[in-house]
Amino acid sequence: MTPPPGVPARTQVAVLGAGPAGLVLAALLAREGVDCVVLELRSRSHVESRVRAGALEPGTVALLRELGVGERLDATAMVSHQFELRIDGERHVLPVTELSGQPMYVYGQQEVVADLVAHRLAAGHPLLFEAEALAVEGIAGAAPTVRYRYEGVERTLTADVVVGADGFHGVGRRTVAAARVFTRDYPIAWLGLLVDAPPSGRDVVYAFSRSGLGMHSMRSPTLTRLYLQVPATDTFADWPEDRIWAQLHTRLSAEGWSLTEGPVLERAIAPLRAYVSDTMRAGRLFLAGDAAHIVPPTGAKGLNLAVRDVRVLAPALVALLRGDPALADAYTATCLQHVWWAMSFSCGMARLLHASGDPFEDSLRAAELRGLATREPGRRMLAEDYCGVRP
Ligand code: RFL
Ligand code: PHB
Repeated sequence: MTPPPGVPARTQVAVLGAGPAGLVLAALLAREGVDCVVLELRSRSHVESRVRAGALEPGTVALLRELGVGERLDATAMVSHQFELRIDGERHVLPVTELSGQPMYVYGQQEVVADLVAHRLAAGHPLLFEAEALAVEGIAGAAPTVRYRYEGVERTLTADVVVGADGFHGVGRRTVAAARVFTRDYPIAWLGLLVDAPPSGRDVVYAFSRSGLGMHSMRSPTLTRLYLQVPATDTFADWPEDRIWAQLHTRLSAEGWSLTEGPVLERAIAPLRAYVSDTMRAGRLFLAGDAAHIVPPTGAKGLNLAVRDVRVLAPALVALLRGDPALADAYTATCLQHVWWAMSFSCGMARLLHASGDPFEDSLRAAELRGLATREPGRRMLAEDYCGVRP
């Protein structure tokens, strides 16, 4: 079937997914004059309103500025010079800018996506919403094809290269047969809330308590983001609003700090998961972002890792399209280095910050956290890993 108007039947790079990985890649490639078509399963309004990540590394922010999509971010993002580790109510401030040389930024993932979408559409580059990639075929040859459904009709897009930036549940991951996958399932989920209330302070707070992790973050001067560790088997029925607030108050309680309540605008339960595919490429199909790896959210690394992948992938694809395969051949190995670094930080934080319910284990966690938060090497390491600034 012919493609929809404005969308070619053939392109250099077919990108599956308009999340941070797919959109940043498309912007990097557009800058190099490489044509791509981005296919996104969901509607524009859905991807621009889906509440997910919030903490952006300075390297991610620098790249967004470089791509010309930093204007709204610079006007509205909250610059985060420190975060707080709360251990059984004891407050430890980690001055990340002082210790690592750079601040973190708090700016919603959906805002990053909205900025990149607006930029791409304004340039007239093809991006189809509600276009579901069904299969990627012919990846062993020089002209792989994507079969996709748009407006109820099945269509075909032929490309030189296909990139699966379609997240953990997309077709990219299913099509690349990993030699080996590394997984860890946690018995834990995060109950995330978006609350119509001013943040209760200017810092992101990770609170370890014997009742479980409580977290405080923000999205704007009037929107608070909160998280609670809950059992992976829990549903919303287990968490009526009064129980949510009671647990947030208990877990985040500390002298000189009080939690401001407000109407809950959005809630979601997300299971904690760790996953790495040691294969990020099969022939002419490459994976980037959550399609290739998932880190527990305790390190605030998932979106930032997706951006690191496409920073490596864009020049590799440009070279490959010009006939030089060396960078593309090194893609998986190059990415796995930053993936395992981020995994190590995120899993380490996940192990320490979530309560297990076993009093001995949890006392060990509190002691270890205290050791990290109070001694210079631990403080510096936490700050540098959080910001993604590695010496
Ligand atoms: P995405 O964002 O999932 O985008 C994939 C896109 O592909 C589309 N898609 C398809 N399109 C076409 N055809 C198909 N067949 C398709 N199947 C799927 C989807 O609709 C979607 O639009 O993956 P990407 O681009 O790799 O980005 C990864 C990030 O989304 C993710 O890692 C972060 O949200 C993780 N994360 C955080 N990362 C950070 O860096 N900092 C944070 O503060 C942070 N906080 C979080 C988080 C993740 C969380 N959850 C949801 C577990 C907090 C939470 C609660
Ligand atoms: C968020 O603001 O949503 C956020 C911040 C830090 C994390 C995870 C999520 O580790």
